[in-house]
Order: sequence, then C-alpha cells, then structure tokens
Amino acid sequence: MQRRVRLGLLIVLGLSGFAAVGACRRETPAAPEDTSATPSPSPASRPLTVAFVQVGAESAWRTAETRSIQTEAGKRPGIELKFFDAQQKQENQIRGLKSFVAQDVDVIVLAPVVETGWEPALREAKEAGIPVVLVDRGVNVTDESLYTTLIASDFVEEGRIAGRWLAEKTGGKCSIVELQGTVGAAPAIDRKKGFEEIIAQHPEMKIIKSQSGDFTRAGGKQVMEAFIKAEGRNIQAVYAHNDDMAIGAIQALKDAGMKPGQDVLVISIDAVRAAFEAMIAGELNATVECSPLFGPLLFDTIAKIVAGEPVPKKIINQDRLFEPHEAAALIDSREY
Ligand code: GYE
Repeated sequence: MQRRVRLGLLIVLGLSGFAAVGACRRETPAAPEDTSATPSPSPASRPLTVAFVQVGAESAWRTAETRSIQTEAGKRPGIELKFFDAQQKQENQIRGLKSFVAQDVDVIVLAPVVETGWEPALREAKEAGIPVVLVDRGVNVTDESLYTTLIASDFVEEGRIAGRWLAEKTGGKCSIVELQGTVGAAPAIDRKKGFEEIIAQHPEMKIIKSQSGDFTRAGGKQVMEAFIKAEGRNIQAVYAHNDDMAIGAIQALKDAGMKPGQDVLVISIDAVRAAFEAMIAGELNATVECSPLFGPLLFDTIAKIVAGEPVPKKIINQDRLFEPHEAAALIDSREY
C-alpha cells in the first residue's frame, strides 16, 4: 500500500515518468550526516526497476518475446530490467516473484506458465504495493485486483481460426491429431477450446488423438511418433498449439515416410520464421499469428501505470492466419 501512496504523491506533484518514480521509491531518506559524506544519486537519475518473470525458453516464440522486452527496456532511459528464467516451472516462477517482492522492485511483469495457483504470490506483490502486469498468458484468480492488466492474444479465437481453416480445407471431413501446449497453460486450454467449438459444428471432423507436447519441438516430435504408431495413415491432419511442435511433428511424419503438407495437413499457431520456412518448403499448410512483440506496448503500459493513468484490465493483440502462397513474399518482413 505504501507504494500507492508514493505513486499518488507523485501525481500530486505532477511528476511522471520512470526516472521520477524511481526517485520516489526509496522509503528511508538518508540521514543528514550521511548525505554530506556520501552524496546520494540525484533523484531523477534513479532507475525504475522492472522485473520480468519469464516462463523459460521452450519455443522460438518465447525467445522472441524475451528479446522484444529486453530490447525495448534498453531503449528506454531510466529503466532497469531484471530478468528471471523459470525453466517452465511454476514453483520457480513463484520463487522469482517472491524474491522480486523482497527486493522491492517497482513493477513485476509475469508470463504465468499455468493459469492456476497464483493467488498467494500475487497477494504478496499486492500487499507490497507492487503492480503486476501479466504478459502473454492469463491467470485464473477469483480476485482480479491481484494484477493490474493482462496483455495477450485471444487464444480461443486463435483456435477458432485454425478450426475454421481446417473445416474449409477438408469440406468438414477429417481425422485430426492434436498436439497440445503445456498442460494447464492458458494458450493450451483456450486453443483447444476454440478449435473444438468449430469442429463440433462438423460431425465428420474428429480429434482421434490429443496429447501435450509441452510447446517444444522435441515434445511435438515424440508425441507425433506415438500418434503415427497408433494411427498411421488414419491421420489426415495435425493441429499443433504452436509452430515448434508442428515442426517436430513434420519431422516425425517425414521419418515415417509420409509427406507433411500433402498426405497430412499441418496447421499450427505463432507464425514464427521457421513456420514461414516450412510453408515455403510445402510442409506446413497454415499458421495463425500470435505476436510475441510485447516490448513497446508493455513499456507504454508500465509508463501509464506508474503515472497513475488508468489502463484497461485486458489489452488484446489482433492475430491473423498465414498460408503458403504468401509465405515467400512475407518472410523477410517478419520480425520473429
Ligand atoms: O504460442 C508458444 C509458447 O504463451 C502464447 O507459449 C504463448 C505460447 C506460444 O511457448 O510457442
């Protein structure tokens, strides 16, 4: 709560911007004798400390997200970015979050690996008066005041876009295998939900196998090998919750003597560079964009929060689908 008061005071004083907020974040003023002995940095030169608790580096998408946030932090004077890589484990993320609360950072940015189990840690941040900005994945909490805002894509809609595309391509008849993202992660839950919503309208579209490949290439390949063993040529399409798993699955199909992109349709989500390469090679049939380029919007949002301006509870990125016929023309303009 103390921080609220500090930020409030800042607004009253008409001061905004990172450096000024940084100046107000230290609670205990130096004793007069200390001031003369060791001159403290001028208020305006103190940085605003932003701590980013990242999921890990499981996919090309995620490394692009990390790069976007780090690059943008480097461009903004007065920002000090602290980075924590949780190696895809919620327990690590919780540890990282708590340690940033203990360090009294100014803002915490969290990309939550899974949706549930966040209340106690988020409450600690709230009680310390530290705003939490969720990026890319949402949380499932009863008390929404535990975070300030969520910046993300609409994953249910991404699933619907993939489902509509496949329904159209197959005339509503298809045996599908699904490679799910990390169990319990918002994009895995919602991309499944949106896709299923569409195929439910087509009685001859069926998911014959569905399992998590944990959003990784290796996971996608391994799970796809098991699907091929069990279903072989019954598989007519692969729906992967991200491009990395689709690329792993493409490898598994090729190893089994099948032609991805021809014998088996492959559709995935993210639109990373490797997906464009796979479309150009004729092995991936479509990818739904999910932008990881959060940096600029994230720091604009943080600037508003520390200036005491209102921000929406949800900021949703707009996504679209890409197909092979446009891949060659677009690949060089892709930023991730
Ligand atoms: O699609 C996937 C990544 O949370 C939206 O996580 C993100 C997803 C992204 O590992 O590639």
